[in-house]
Amino acid sequence: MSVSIVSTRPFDDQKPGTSGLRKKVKVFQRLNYLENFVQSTFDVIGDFAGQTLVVGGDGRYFNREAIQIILKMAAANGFGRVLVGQGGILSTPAASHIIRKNKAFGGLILSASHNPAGPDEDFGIKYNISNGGPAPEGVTEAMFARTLEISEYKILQAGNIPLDTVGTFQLGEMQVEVIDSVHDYAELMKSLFDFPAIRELLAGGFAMKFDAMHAVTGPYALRIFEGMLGAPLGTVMNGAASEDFGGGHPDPNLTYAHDLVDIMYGEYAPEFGAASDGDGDRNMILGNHFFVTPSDSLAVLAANADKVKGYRGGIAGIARSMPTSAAADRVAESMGLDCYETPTGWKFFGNLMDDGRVTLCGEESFGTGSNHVREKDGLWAVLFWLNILAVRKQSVAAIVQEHWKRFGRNYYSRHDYEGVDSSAASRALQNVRDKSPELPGTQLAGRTVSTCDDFAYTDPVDGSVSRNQGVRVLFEDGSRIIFRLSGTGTSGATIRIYLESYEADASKHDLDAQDALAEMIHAAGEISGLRKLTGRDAPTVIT
Ligand code: VG1
Ligand code: CO
Repeated sequence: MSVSIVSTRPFDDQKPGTSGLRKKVKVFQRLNYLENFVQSTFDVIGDFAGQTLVVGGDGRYFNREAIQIILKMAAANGFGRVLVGQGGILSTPAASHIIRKNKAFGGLILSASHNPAGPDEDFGIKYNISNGGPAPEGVTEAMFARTLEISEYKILQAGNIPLDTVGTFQLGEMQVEVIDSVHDYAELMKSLFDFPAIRELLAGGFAMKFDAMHAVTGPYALRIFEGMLGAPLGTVMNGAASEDFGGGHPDPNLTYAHDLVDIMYGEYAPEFGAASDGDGDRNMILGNHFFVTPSDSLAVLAANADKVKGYRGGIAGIARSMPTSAAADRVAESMGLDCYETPTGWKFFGNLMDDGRVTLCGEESFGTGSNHVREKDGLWAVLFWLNILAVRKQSVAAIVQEHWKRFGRNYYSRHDYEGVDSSAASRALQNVRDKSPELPGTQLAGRTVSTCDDFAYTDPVDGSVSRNQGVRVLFEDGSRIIFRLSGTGTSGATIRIYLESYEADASKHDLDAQDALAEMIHAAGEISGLRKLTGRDAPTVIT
C-alpha cells in the first residue's frame, strides 16, 4: 500500500462555524473538498504520530464515504490507530466519551446535527481535541487559515475497511478498530444514573416515549431504554436510523418533533416524553401536556442534582450560553455556586469544565450536559430527568411549577427568521447597534433599558477573547432582547431573536410565553426594522 501525495487548490469557504464546517452534501462531494479540510486539520493540530484518532458520525448520507476517505488520510498522515463506530456511527456525546476514555489525540465527528440529511441536504465535519470537546477558536482559526493555503494532501492507496464488522483491521501501518457504537456510552450512563430506580419507575406503569427522529439516538435509546431499563417495546419511536433521517428535520422542538408532540398533547398522553436531534446532543423534555424550556431544564437539573447518583457529591458550578435564560443563575446563587455566561456554542464550556469550575452546562437551543463528556448530551439529559422523576415521584409539570414558585419564572422564547438575505440580516443587527447609544434610560416594551452592547467574552482560564457574540438590549428589571446571526446554517442567513423577562409573582406564572413576552416581541421588531428589511411578518420557527 502506498501513500499518494495529491495536489490540490484551496477553497475559500471552509471557515468552521458555531460547530464545525457545515455545507450541502453536494459541496462536500466536490473534488478534494473534504480532503482539503481534513488535511488542513491534520496540518495544524500538532504531533500525532502513532497516536489515536476517533472517527464517527450521525449516519447521514455521505457518512460512510467520508469515513473511508478520512481513514486512508489518517493512515497516510501517520496516526497509529483509529477507533471508528460500527457502521460509521457515533453520536456526538458518545464520540466525546470515546476520545476521553481512550486518551485519543482527538476525533473527527461527521454531522450537521439537526439539519436535514440526504443527497441534496447537509453534511458537516468538526474536530474535537483530546479533552473530547470541540476545538477551541484558536484551533479552528488555524484550521481555516490552513485551508486558504493548502496545496497538497496525503492519502493511502488502499481498499475500504468493512465498517459493519466489529474488529481490528490494518490500513498500511495504522490499525483501525471498529467498535460497538453504543456499549461504552451506555456504561457511562449507568455509572451516572440510578438505573435500578429508573427501571422500577418504568416497571410501575410510568409511561414514556422517546422520539429518536430516525437519527443517531435510535440504537442508543433502544439499547438503554428498552434494553437495560426494561421499558416496553415501542417506547422508542422512529428508532430505525436512516441516511436521510426519514426525510425529516431531526430538531427536537415543538415544531419539528411533531410525532412526539401529538402524543404528549393528545388524549391518554404519557407522563414523560423526550426527543433528541440528528447527532444525539440535543434534547427536548415534555410532560403530559407540558413543555419544559431548555433554559428551565438546566435550572431544574441543577436544583435537583443532589437527587442523582453521579452528582450527589455536589456540583462545582454552572455555565450557560449568553442567550440562555438566567433561570440557572438563580439556582446557582441559592446554592452558593459560580455561574458563567459564555458565547453560543459548546466549545466555550470546555475550559471551564477542564478547570473544575463547572459541572453542569446548558444552552437555550435544547442543549444540556455535564463534565462527564465535553459535548452536550441528549440522552444524558433524558436520563437525568428520569432519575429525578423516579426519586421525586411527581409529574414533570409539578416539578417545574414548584421550581418557579421557589425561584420565579423566566419567561423565555427564541424567534428564528431562517433563510433570509444575508445583507438584510446584518443590517437588522446594525440597526440595533446604531440605536445603542441612545437606548439606555429610555422606555421600551414598558421597561427601562439599562445597557446595549455587543457581547464579548474573556475566557477566565486562558484569557482568550471572543467578540461580537450577539447584540444585547438589557433592561433594568433583568429582561433581555438579544439579536444574533446563526453560525450553523448552510444557505442564506438566520436571525435569532432571544426574548426573556422575569416574573417573581407565582400568581402570574401560568401565562403562555408568547403572551407574556408580547411587548418585548413587538419592541424587537421595531428597533431592528426586521420586517421591512426581510419582508417577513412572522418568524419561521418559534421555540
Ligand atoms: C446553534 C445553537 C447553539 C448550538 C449550535 C450547535 O448554533 O444556537 O446553541 O451550540 O447550534 O448545536 P447557531 O450558531 O446556529 O445559533 V448542534 O446540536 O447543531 O451541534
Ligand atoms: Co446536534
